[in-house]
Amino acid sequence: MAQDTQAPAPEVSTAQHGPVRVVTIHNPPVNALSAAVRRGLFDAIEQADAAPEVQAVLIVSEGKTFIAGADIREFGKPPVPPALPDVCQRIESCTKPVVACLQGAALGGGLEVALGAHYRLAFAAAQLGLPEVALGLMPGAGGTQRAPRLMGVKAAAELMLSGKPISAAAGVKAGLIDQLVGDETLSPLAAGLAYTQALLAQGAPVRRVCDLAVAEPAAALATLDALAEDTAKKSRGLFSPQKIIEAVRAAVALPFAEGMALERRLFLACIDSPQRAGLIHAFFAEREVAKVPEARGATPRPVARVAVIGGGTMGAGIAVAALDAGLPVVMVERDDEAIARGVANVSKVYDGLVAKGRLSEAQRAATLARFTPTTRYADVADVDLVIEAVFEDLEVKKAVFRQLDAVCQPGAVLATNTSYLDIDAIAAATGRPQDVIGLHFFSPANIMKLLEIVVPARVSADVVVTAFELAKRLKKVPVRAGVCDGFIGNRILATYKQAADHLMEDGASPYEIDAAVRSFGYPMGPCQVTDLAGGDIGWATRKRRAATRDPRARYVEIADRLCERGWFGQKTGRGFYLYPQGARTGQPDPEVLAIVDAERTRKGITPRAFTPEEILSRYLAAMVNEGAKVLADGIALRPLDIDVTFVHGYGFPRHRGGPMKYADTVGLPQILADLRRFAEEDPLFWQPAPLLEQLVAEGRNFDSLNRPAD
Ligand code: 3H9
Repeated sequence: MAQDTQAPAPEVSTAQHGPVRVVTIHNPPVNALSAAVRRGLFDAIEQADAAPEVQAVLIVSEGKTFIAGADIREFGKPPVPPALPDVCQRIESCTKPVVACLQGAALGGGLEVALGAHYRLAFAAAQLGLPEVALGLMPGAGGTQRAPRLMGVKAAAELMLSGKPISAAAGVKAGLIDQLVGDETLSPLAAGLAYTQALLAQGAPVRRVCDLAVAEPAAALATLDALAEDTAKKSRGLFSPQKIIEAVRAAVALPFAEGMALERRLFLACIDSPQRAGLIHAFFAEREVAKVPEARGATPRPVARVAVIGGGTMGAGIAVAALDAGLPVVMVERDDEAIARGVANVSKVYDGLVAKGRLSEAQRAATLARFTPTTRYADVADVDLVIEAVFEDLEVKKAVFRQLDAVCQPGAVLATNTSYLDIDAIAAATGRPQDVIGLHFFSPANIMKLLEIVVPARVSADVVVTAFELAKRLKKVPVRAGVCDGFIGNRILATYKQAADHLMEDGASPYEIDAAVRSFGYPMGPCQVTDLAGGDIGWATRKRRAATRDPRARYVEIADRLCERGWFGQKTGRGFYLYPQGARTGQPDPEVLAIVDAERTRKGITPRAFTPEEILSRYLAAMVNEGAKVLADGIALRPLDIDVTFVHGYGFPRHRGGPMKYADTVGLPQILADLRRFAEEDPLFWQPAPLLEQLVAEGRNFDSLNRPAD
């Protein structure tokens, strides 16, 4: 019979089951190790150790998660004792056997609590991980010292450097887990009690990981040297990966207590790094973006079947994303030839996966069995959601929507994948504007995480929440955007690309611009991106906009000169760079430099030198300034929506949190001062956004606008 003992804290309760003291963590939603949980755990172990009726301790958690780790919201705030390493140490030093029973996620500090215990039992579906690296951190409660002792240096370092969790079965193999739960229908309490009682019956002793030595220390150190070299190449510019390796090295080379002390110092250095602040901002922002005003009170419409109109690169990518989510997909194209191309585009993706051994033939066949190509609009009559991905032309799209309006069942969601066009105008072409929404995917649509959900004026709230629900099923990161030319992402992109064009015409070479942007943490610079995407795409947009361009605005024609020669980038073998024999990495092209020079001469510009810092200040100030205008116009709900857009759709380095977070880090007064300095040369382009001026005047930052949407 269970008997309640004194509860040390509401988040942690204890009960006596025969000789076993059960310590239960209850801190929804994910049992994060808040100060109260740490205190509760510490006190519970202390009491159990002292109580004569206790022969063993069992740590379990309520809910679907064992423990998701330290409470991330506490980082950056003054620490509250007991510190987590002390809690784990207290668990380990208990004089009676301590068992942890893991279900769901046992991550970061959660796994470290389990490593402090003497025995570990896990449900098959449990996920074990040390994902701190993704937050700019490293395990800081003994993970770097205990995991290598249990599983060996290589596997432990990989767990920490990749941040990816492993399954419970893999945990058993690696030596992290002692036993899997035999009867999956049991509760963690029942399974844990049965295991603990069996251990007591066997007379199982207290077994501390700190007493183990790392196996084969010489080989382990050599492994770490190799990992350090590899990590320096792969995680360029990231702070915490090298700290992880340093701490694991201590697990091999130093006594346990000294290793723990070093881990603490390195962990605190990570906590202080701006990368930690940027990555944790990104973590929460990615979750906040789904909290939109329409979510209050609206119910998503059921979506069991979808259709994609258009089988080009974009349409095929969207179809694959939907097929991968388990949805049946109808693809419509205008004629037999076009639909055959669409089918080939979809098949190519799955053929590639089969060739790489990532998909079996049977899985490929089962997936494609849900795919229905057609040339008849009548075949979309019974789908619940349609995504149009045809040629980017307003009249073409309106014609598609008129056809959809004629054939689709009432209540079907009609979405357009346009990246620039006026969705209000597209909606007005139908008799059901309340059902029309923008779903702006990024290429390749089955891989890129960002999905801009573009909300036109007349769409109903349940269509908006349906789109967010679909994004979840497709494993996308959805961001709500308003209607304007380019929405959030492409509107801001257009502005900072102009800043890059101005820099190029004024004296920076395309290669200097790309190098400066890469040095900030981008995988590629803007000219490399243009070459990858195809210069003709931007050229078409520039031509479309020529008629409406402000005649006073500065227009740089360098990219047009390249396109006029048919230099569209990688696909034509040259663009800003040369790609000999289909090479994917470009080489600088002296002829491009000559074209740039000729354009400067034609416009009477005397080139001047720009430092990488100056290039970056202009590039980023243009981005932030347009971001502030996008916010003031209500196109983005909050600064964090812009941050998530750029991290997931435009290669902005995640460890900097996003452009608006970056602006806060630099300080808005600095950004404004830069803009005013640049405005002396070109007042029209560099005019500071009134919102930015206002925030500076009020001594506020962008984060002060990151309130929950209402
Ligand atoms: C660490 O442990 C350091 C230690 O080594 C050393 C310390 C000294 N804290 O993701 P979801 C919130 S570092 C606070 O939507 P899911 C989350 O914001 C930590 N809050 O659910 C959301 O809140 P809201 C290492 C947290 O089912 C809600 O919980 N651990 C934390 O899709 C639901 O989250 C990690 O990095 C937290 N640790 O996924 C694990 N975790 O409802 C981070 C979540 O207000 N967490 N929240 O939006 C995860 O990976 C996922 O949340 C998890 C659940 C897989 C657990």
